[in-house]
Order: sequence, then C-alpha cells, then structure tokens
Amino acid sequence: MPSFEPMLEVTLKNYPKKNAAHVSYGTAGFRMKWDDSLDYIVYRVGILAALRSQDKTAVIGVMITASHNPISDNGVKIVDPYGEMLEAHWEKFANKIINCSDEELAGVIQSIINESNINSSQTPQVYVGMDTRPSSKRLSAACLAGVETMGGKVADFGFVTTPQLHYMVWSYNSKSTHQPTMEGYYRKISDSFKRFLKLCKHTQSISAPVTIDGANGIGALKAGELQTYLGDSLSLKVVFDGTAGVLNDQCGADYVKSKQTSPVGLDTLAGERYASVDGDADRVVYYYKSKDDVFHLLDGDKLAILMTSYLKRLLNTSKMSDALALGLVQTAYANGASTDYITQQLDVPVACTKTGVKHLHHAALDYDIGVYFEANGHGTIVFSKSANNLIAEAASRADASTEEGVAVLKLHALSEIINQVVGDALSDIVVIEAILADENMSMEDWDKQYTDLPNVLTTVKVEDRSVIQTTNAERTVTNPEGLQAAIDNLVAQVSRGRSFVRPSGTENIVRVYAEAGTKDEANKLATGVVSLVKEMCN
Ligand code: G16
Repeated sequence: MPSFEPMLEVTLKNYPKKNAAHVSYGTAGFRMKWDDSLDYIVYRVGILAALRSQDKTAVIGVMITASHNPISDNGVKIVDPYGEMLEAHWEKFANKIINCSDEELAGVIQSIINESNINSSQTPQVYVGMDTRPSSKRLSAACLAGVETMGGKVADFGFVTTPQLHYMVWSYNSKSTHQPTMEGYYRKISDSFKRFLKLCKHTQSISAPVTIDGANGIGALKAGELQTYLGDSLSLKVVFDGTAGVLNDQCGADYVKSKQTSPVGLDTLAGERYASVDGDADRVVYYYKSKDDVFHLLDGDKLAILMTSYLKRLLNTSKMSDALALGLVQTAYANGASTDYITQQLDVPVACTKTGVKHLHHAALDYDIGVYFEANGHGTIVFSKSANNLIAEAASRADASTEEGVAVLKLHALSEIINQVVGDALSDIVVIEAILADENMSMEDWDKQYTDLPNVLTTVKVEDRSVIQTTNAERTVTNPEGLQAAIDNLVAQVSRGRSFVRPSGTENIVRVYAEAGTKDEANKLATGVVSLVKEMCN
C-alpha cells in the first residue's frame, strides 16, 4: 500500500466529492460560486501542491482567493517555485485529480507520482495564504488537510495578498537576500523606495497622500502595514478598508475600470491622486478628477506607458540602452492609442498576448526589461537574470555625482521596489509614486502622455460561453461562424473602430470590448456587438 493511503482514508471522509460537474483549472486556477462543494476541490489542490513540491524539490504556494469576483465566490490557485503560475502540464494533473471520484483518488495520486517520477520520501513544503472572504478560512483548513495527507509541512501565512504569497515562495526558493517574511516583503519595497527618493531632485518625500481604495479586502489591510515601513516617505490614505462595506462591491479596481467611474461613496477632490486595488491586491488602476469635475481613469495601459517611458529615459541617461532591450507586452484590451504611442513616439516594441498573466509574463521574458500590463491593471516589470546582474554590478560602481551614475542607481532601486515575480498592486503603486515624484508630474501631466480612444468594456450572459472560440491573441473569433464577419462589418461603420469578444476565463460570461474615434461611436459599436453575441451565441 502506498505510504499516503492510510492518511488519505482518514482525511477523505471529511472532504468527500460533492460536485459531479467537470471543472477546469483556468486562468485563475479553480474559481466558482462558493458552496461547500469547493471544500473537496481545495483539499485535493492541497494534495496536488504537496506532490508538486516533491516533484520540484521546492516550496510550492497555494492561494485561496476569487480576487476581483464577488464575495460569494471563492477559488484556489497554485504558485510554482519561482512565483510563476502553475506549469501547463500540471494544470492537466489538476483537472485529473479534481474530477476523479473518491474511489479513484488514490489511483490518480499514484499515477501522478509515477508519471512525474516523484521521490515520495521527500517531505513536501507548501506555503498557504488567503484573502479576506468569509469562506477563505474554511478552505484554507481544507488545503492544510490535503497537504498533511501527503505528509507535507505547511507554513500558513493567513491573510496575505496574492502577490505577497508569490513573493514568499520566490524568496524562499531563490534564496534571495530579501527574506521570505512579511517584513522582508515590506522592507524590500520601502527601503528601495527611500533610496530612490534620495536620488531625486524634486522631492525628498511625497507630502500629498495617495488615496487607496482597498476594495474592502486584504489590500486595505496590507497597505496599512506597508505604511508603517514607508514612514513619512510616502503617505497612503486607505479607504474602503473593509470596516463597513462589502468586498469588491461598488469599489475596487475591477469596478472602477469597467464602470469608468470612482467607487460609490468616494468623494474625489480635484488635484488629488486615487488608486483602486482588487480583492487580492494583484491589480491597480489610478484616477483623478479634473478641475472641471470630470473623472479620468489611468488604467493598466497608462501605468505601463508611464513605466516604459520612464525606463526608456533612465536607460538612455545611464548609457545602458544598447545593453538592455526594453519591450512592452499588452493584450487585446489595450487601448489602440497606447499601442500607437509606445511604438510610434517611444519606439519601443510591443507584443500582444492572450488574456492571463502567465501569457504576458512569459512574453515579457523575451526582453531584458519587459513591462507587461493588462488594461485592467494587472502587471509588473520583469528584468532578465543578466539584466538584474548587470544593473546591480553597474550600481555598485556608479558615481552618484554624475547624471549617468544617478540614472543607474535609480534603475537599480526601481528594480527592487517592483515585485518582479508577479503583478502587485502595492509595489506598483510605490513605483508609480516614485516616477511621478522624480518627474515632478501631476496626474494631468501623466494623463496627457496620450489620449485614450473612447472605449466600452461590457459583458453578455450566454448559456454556454465556450461556444465562442478565438484566435490571434483573442482578437479574432473563429466560432460561431459568421460572428467575426458581422463584427468587422460594424467596426467598418465607425471611425478608428476596433472590437472583439472573448469568453471570460473566470466568470460564466462573454466580454465585449469596443473602441472608436468618439464616445457615441464606441457606444454604438459596443451595443451592436452585444446584440450580435446575444443573437448568435444563445
Ligand atoms: C484574473 C487573471 C487576469 C485576467 C482576469 C480576468 O485576474 O489573472 O489575467 O485578466 O482574471 O479574466 P477574464 O477576463 O478571463 O475573466 P484576477 O485579478 O481576477 O485574478
């Protein structure tokens, strides 16, 4: 009898399979409406994470979260050794282990052990974290039971943001000098930010606070903790902190981005900076109100362009632009004006991938310094290993009395403020604040880099979202037949039109994006495409 079986017999009784429907490991792991059938899924994910840990001889992470989705949802995803998303081959194992019956479970575990040549004598190590949903604690307990079934050790981090858990896993496995602790995480961001500010001409500290909408979730709590490390170098004023409102309800990054308005109940003042994070703080958007009382959104595209243009300038001044290739990765949701600006004005190459952080992250690794952002605010900057080494080495001998030396030191500090492992709202905010301070830029100045084409992002409920199939980084529909030609026809009727539809990977809906030369045209295009989807997909 395999060594795990006696323990499996004991724990399985507490987590019997409750759902006959087939579930798949998607962009965001397993995610659904919460009911007690999610318990067995998370228990089995705990078992799989333990196997993955033995397979890689490394710490593996499990995060319990449904991120931007409503409080009634929950989910779980696995974090690979260097903070990456779970490898595709193991997503297949995930589907196998979740969809088999209770009777088949031992056999499926053994088949994964055999297929991956796993040395079962090693003790698995799994880091577990969760968001603030009411169902998260119970799911975390289920995960722990799964890991322990395989004889694994768990480090339970409790309430953390998704990027914090990714950081811990990366930090431990890579034996980073930045410790795999909450303190290590906060010190990495705040110490490098303070170092960066000392190099800036305009300011030694940023006196005006940035208001952070914490989506009534974990981001609010953790922004408060980060503040204690930042001290008076940067002031974070947290609202929607969970003391009164409901998670992601009329607040948070997803609400602000899709409704293109500020959170309900937030009284925005002209001249101030605002940022909204989502339910697990892995994405962020900024916004402000102009003097004429108009709301202006600075979404993931605007964040990406600010970071890319600033990096380009630093690379030129530090005379490192020949050694380090800079590139940007976007998805189909990127506003056409942002892509035009970056390619035509800044002469930086742009790649387009499917939605899903793992696709963007992977493509960003093609550059020495790759900036990637989804328009919804999910993104970061990744530096290749050789770029990190080159910058650190140049910083160690940089002459801070020259412009060139200061640029090298700023580049080095930025590479440490940013969470290179995964998109991280908190570290992104600090990077944006660093750049705005150094450039002495107001929100208006930032916004003026380029003007967004008017756009609409909406959703359509359909019976079965899988009827929509796409290609060309989700920009072209291949099924239902005729839908793409009909969309093209509507696009041709407006100026500077562009539109696409794709099935969501996290909700049972189809997303529709439309942009055009004027707001009326964008609305007209979106309405037309929504009707087409309703007609042809139901
Ligand atoms: C997840 C993914 C993102 C994706 C988002 C929405 O984000 O990690 O890459 O953009 O879902 O995906 P979809 O349009 O397929 O529903 P999060 O922040 O919810 O984990």
